[in-house]
Amino acid sequence: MTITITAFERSPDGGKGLARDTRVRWALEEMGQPYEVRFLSSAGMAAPEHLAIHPFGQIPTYEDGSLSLFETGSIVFHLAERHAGLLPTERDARARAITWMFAALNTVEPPVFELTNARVFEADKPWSEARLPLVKDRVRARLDRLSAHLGVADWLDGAFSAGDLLMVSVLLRLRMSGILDEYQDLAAYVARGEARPAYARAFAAQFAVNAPSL
Ligand code: GTB
Repeated sequence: MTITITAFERSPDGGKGLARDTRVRWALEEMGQPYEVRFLSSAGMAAPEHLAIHPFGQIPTYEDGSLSLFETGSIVFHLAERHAGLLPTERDARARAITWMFAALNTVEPPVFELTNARVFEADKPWSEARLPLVKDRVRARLDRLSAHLGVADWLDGAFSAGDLLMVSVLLRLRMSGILDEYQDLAAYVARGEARPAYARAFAAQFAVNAPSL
């Protein structure tokens, strides 16, 4: 049975790999799992067939035989549980890697997400410019701590894990704002993630669909 995921027919980021299907593609590539992609328009995302597997009508989803999943973190965790390569086998190290998955999505991504909203979706609001410094400082508060934790290590806790996959994916969303470059160690951490062949394959696959047309 081939794994099928869903992705935007046309990602709003124009191929930068920032939509969440790239995270699932990356996990699948790390594990060498073949997969297919069902591309959805906004009408397709609101269609009853899609709502049956994603109650909120979003992407990505994951289907493998009788199992359907939504939520990127859950999908990456499911894959990491079933295939070698993204979670350590030693019990405590595994628990810590899972903790970093939650930290990426629950502690670091919310202010990063707010910054995207402020810079992109709320840029035309009269209060947007006044709010931006506050939103940026919330991001920096997280990055200060993350940078202190990472120190001179390559990855968050020992070998590369699903925690790093999600953290790098979240931090990638900061690049356009310039904030990532304020943290040389975190910029280098993100670059290490991007240098992984599995990431390159995932990025190329989504870029082939979303690259801006000339
Ligand atoms: N919690 C869910 C998960 O982790 O899977 C959130 C899923 C989600 O927000 N999916 C988005 C979606 O389907 C796709 S990523 N949106 C349509 C909708 O909600 O109706 C969207 C995205 C693309 C690019 C950027 N970016 O450039 O920063 C940010 C978000």
